[in-house]
Amino acid sequence: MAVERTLAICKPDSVSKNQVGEILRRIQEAGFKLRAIKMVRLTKAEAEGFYAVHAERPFFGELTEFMSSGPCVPMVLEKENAIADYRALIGATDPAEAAPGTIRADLAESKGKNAVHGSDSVENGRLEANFFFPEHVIVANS
Ligand code: FUP
Repeated sequence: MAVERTLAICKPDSVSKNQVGEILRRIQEAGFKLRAIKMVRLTKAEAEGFYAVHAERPFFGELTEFMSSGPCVPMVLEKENAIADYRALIGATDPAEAAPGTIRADLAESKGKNAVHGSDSVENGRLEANFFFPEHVIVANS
């Protein structure tokens, strides 16, 4: 299997509930290597840029309001099969439908305030990682 990178985000709900440590613990226990991390508060325009693919969806306004409502913690994770494995670790978008033991099932409160983000493809992982981190600040394989 190929080594991949994914862009994970602890969203404003999990950050405000002091769940970053618990989320990072689960991520590292699952074998992901942390390659970059920071805390940042997005402006509404930045949130709209990050989620531009959803611009026509009915929840776009609510989503970008929420994502700019407080600090979030983006991080670049690396592992074999990282895209699929991280999405399995976080569970379905709606915590009510997420498998037991997943991050969203255990920590998220709703489909909108769902604790974490994860890239859905290798290409989007690269684009989303570079949205927050220029390539030169992502730590190389070690
Ligand atoms: P995911 O890949 O699981 O983060 O889910 P999507 O890319 O489908 O959606 C991105 C974000 O939009 C979700 F994290 C939360 C928000 N969303 C809603 O608020 N309502 C919806 O019906 C679907 C998504």
